[in-house]
Amino acid sequence: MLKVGVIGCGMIGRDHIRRMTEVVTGTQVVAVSEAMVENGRRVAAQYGCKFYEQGEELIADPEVEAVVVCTADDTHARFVLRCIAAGKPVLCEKPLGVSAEECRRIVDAEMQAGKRLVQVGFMRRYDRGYRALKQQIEQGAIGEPLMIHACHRNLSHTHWHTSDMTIKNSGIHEIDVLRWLLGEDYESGQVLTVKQNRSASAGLLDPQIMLLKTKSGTRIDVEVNMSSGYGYDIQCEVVGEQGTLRLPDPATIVVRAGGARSYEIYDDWSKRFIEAYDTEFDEWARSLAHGAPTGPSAWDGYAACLAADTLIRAREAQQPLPIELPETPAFYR
Ligand code: ISE
Repeated sequence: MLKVGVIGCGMIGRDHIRRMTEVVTGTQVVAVSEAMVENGRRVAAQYGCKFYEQGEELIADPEVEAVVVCTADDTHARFVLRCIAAGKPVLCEKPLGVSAEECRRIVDAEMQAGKRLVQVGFMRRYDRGYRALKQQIEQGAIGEPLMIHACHRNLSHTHWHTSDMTIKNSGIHEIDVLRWLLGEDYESGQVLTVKQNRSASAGLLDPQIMLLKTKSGTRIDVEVNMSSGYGYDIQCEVVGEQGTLRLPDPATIVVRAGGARSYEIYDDWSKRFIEAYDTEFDEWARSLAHGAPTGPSAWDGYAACLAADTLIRAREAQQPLPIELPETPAFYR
């Protein structure tokens, strides 16, 4: 049984604590930490585990064998670096850091430690639909992929959401999963701002369209839309030389009633990707039992953040910019 400490008891943190307690068989949450002390104590009491005010104290607890980081984005790097220094495996929610430089520091620290410890919470890679798409691409079902049309729609956004978060906090899922799907790095990126949604907050660019080009020339367009007004909707179509592949909607019942045929569209990611999250944690625990994490690495977190940083600069420059990712070090190959 893997004894886990969770830093951050917000929505996603609580969901992972529940998951590791009730769904995944190989994990036990032994400690939690949360800056909002009352909330944290309540969660600790609910799950009968220890509570620490400081994430650093949780990492230092000898009973904690592995750590899950679910705090605000700008604190991720601090906790991940501390886990590496303590030699403890850590699953950090995305993004790995708030800049490519921060992520690079994590990569360097991990390589220096000489052991893979870090996994990034890019849960899309565990989604049944995306896995089936990857399998079909690798089997050559549609020939060489030429283009990908994707969209990432949130029902609505928080009042603190920013134009950069659209790319670095939401669009980063597509940046990662499409790089993984195609098995290649990006060459360049651009962002288009289109006719704006009047229900988005003042000053927020919404929607935005991310354009990416891979090293082999595959073209990708992703609509990232934070105010769809109807649900959380993720779509992806891969166009190849001999056919197309489409990401399936989540399996759900079709209702025929009232003269219509319909099925539910979820309102947030925790429902849309519930099975992917379960698989992610299950496989993480299993991989640690065999010595090291096998999921998205610190390098993947760095690659995604570097592409996101470049896209944000490209949006400001209103032109495509090169995405200059160094060659993958042997340590991560
Ligand atoms: C949110 O912060 C997430 O982490 C979700 O995974 C993402 O799909 C959503 O767009 C974000 O707002």
